[in-house]
Amino acid sequence: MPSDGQQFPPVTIPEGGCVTLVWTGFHGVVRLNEANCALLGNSNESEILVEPEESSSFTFRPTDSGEYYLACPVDGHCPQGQLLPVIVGTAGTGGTTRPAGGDDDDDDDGGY
Ligand SMILES: [Cu+2]
Repeated sequence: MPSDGQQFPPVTIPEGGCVTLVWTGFHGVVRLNEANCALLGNSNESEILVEPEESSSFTFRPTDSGEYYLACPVDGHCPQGQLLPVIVGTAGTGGTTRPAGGDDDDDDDGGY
């Protein structure tokens, strides 16, 4: 868990994967359109995924590849580093192949 003022390193997951955030203390999760804490509270540029609550967790399952930014909406937390870039990769070019019966959940833990 990074200390105050340190941003989380980006988490990379494959398409169809997910990332699970686990926290203690009072935090929430907001998706931002950019890695910019100033977008918190801007309903055009952000979407609340989890209202702040005590000691909880959230599994983020993006449906498309791309870059996502998850931040904590509690006052002052995002500028202190509670901003997690999630990069959803496209596995090379030309479509992904999944082994039959494969378990494609790739859980990465990002702790607040
Ligand atoms: Cu927080």
